[in-house]
Amino acid sequence: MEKIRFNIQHDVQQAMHFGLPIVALESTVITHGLPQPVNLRLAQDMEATVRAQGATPATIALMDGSVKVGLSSEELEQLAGAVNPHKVSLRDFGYALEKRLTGGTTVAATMFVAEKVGIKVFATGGIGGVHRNAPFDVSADLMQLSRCPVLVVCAGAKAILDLPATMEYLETQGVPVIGYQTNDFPAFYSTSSGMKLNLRADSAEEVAKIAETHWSLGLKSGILLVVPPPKETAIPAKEVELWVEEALRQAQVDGVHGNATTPYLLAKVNALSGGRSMKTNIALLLNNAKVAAQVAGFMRPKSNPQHFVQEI
Ligand code: PSU
Ligand code: MN
Repeated sequence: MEKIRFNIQHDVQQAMHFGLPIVALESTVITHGLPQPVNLRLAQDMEATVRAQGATPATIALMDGSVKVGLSSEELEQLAGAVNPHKVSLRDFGYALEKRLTGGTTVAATMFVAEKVGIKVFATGGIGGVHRNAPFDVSADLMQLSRCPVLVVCAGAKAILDLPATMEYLETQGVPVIGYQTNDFPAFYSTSSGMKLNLRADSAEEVAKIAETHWSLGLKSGILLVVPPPKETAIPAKEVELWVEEALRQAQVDGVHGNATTPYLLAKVNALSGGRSMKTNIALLLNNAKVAAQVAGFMRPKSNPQHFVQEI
């Protein structure tokens, strides 16, 4: 029997059927980005935030040998409490499904799934990008943004990265980076990285229209909507930079590399900031979920949704 492994939760299916707004949510932030039990609370709060705006959340993750699109509350608890969960990027799908691993999907992997099932809007914290000290460590998030027509709402790229190189990559690949009510490229924890943007939108409706027009021409890239972190919790870039530099030094001493780099650096920055950076991280994740749900409300439903079969 052919195994088709996209398992779409009932309320997400309903929303698809009636053309209602849906927001995809990633899960690496749950499995690797935040410690327990904060991770579960955040995952629940993100879903509630999306619902409060009248949209349906679809948290995407790998469990029980299938790609889940939307999780029940029990599944969300299981994912957040998983021991040694896998960090699932594009390369990991086949392996993780065959081994029936429980895993959190990265931005790249979540975009892939969202596009497959016809979800156009996706909220995350910060995307991956070009790492500092390791110019060949480029997150698969960037490559996926260049070829997957999904709108990703984020607070820019994570401050631990080489932000100018990350921006150049996006420009080369033709990915629109739109500032939401800002002219500045945010730096995840900070409202500005000091880099200016040349695209700006001031309302959710405007964002949706720009995205629809971009895709209606046949352009196949993703779109990045960058939303500054809420002012109350934002941290000045200069302050963050000190923690990042120290975290990078420690990463070199500890010999961290590959896909362990991002979770390691985020945890180190949090420790160095005395827990402050995690508060900002959570606030911006919730804010991005809210903006994404508002934008999804203005997107036209897909005219010919792809067919997918469920494993029963
Ligand atoms: N944003 C967060 N916390 C995270 C991530 C993003 O606030 O943990 C995750 C995303 O899933 C992103 C991944 O895709 O980190 C990037 O990892 P890498 O640099 O190995 O591609
Ligand atoms: Mn990497």
